[in-house]
Amino acid sequence: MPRSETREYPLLWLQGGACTGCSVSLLNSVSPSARNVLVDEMIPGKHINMRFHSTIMAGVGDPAIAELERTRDEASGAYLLVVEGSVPLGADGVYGVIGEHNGKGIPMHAWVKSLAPDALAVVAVGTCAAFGGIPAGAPNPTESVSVEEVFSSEGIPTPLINVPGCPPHPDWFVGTIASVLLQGLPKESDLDEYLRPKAFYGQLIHENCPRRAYFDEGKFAKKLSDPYCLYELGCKGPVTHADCPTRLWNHGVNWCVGSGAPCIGCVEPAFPDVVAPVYEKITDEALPNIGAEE
Ligand code: FSX
Ligand code: SF4
Repeated sequence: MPRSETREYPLLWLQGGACTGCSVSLLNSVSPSARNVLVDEMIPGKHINMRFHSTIMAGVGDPAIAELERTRDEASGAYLLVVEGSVPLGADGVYGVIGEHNGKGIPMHAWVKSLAPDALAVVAVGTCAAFGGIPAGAPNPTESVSVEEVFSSEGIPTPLINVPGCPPHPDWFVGTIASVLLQGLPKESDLDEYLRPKAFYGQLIHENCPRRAYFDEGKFAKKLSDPYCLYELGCKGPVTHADCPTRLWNHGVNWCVGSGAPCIGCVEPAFPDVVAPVYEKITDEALPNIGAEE
C-alpha cells in the first residue's frame, strides 16, 4: 500500500492593532476544534502548519522571528499569511511591532510589505485588518489602516480575502481556509465588493432575523428585554451582511439579537464610526431600500 501523503500549508499569523479577540474566537471553535484545525489534517490530506502566532506559539525571541523570514524564503508562493488587526502607520509604526532589529522594533507595516508579496493568499481576519475597525476609529491616533489599504499603497497584487467581524465567527475563518485548501483561491464571483466570501456574508442580518415579522408589523422593542424588533433601539441588522441569525454563535447557542442585543454592524467597513452609536436608531439615509420590494 502506498503511504498516504499529507500536504502541508505553512501559515503565518501576524497581530497588529487589535484586541486579540479574533484569535480567541478561533480558539473557541468547537466543530472543528482548534486542535482539529491546528494539529489534525484540516481536510483529508491537507494540514495547516501554523509556524508563527505570537499568542499561542511556544517559541520566543529571535528564533521565532526568524521563522517568518525562513517561511517566506523557503515556501515562496505556497504559504498563507493571516493578518489580525490594523496596520498602524503613525510614529513610524511604533504602535504595532513584531520582534526587533538592532534593538529597534520591526513595525507591522514592514512585515506586511515583506511577507504578503510572496504568500499564496492573504486573509485579513477581523474588521480591524479588513477595514481598520476600532483602532482606525476617529480620531485614529495610531493612523491605523487596513491590509487592503497597504496593498493598494504598496502595489501588492497577492490575492486578499477579508473575513471581518469584531470578532469574526470561527466558522467564517475556518470555512474560508478550508475552501482555499479544497478548491483553491476564491473566484472573483465568490467574494463581495469588500472581498468578503459571499458564503458567509452574502445576506443581510435583517433578511433572516427571527424578529423580522415584528419589524414588518411595526412592533418595536422599547427596552432591550422586549421580544420585538430592536430597530428603534439601534439594531444595524438592516445594513449588515452576515449569517449570524442562521449560523448562531458559541456552537449554536445564541446570537446578538437572540439574546436581546441589537446587531452592532461589526462586519461592515462602516464599523465603528458610521454605525455608531450602538443604541441609536440608524437614519433613513442609511437604509435606502428598507421595506422596499426587491
Ligand atoms: Fe479587531 Fe481582532 Fe475586534 Fe478584537 O484582534 S476585529 S478589535 S474583536 O479581535 O482585530
Ligand atoms: Fe431583526 Fe434588527 Fe431587522 Fe429588527 S431591525 S428585524 S431586530 S435585524
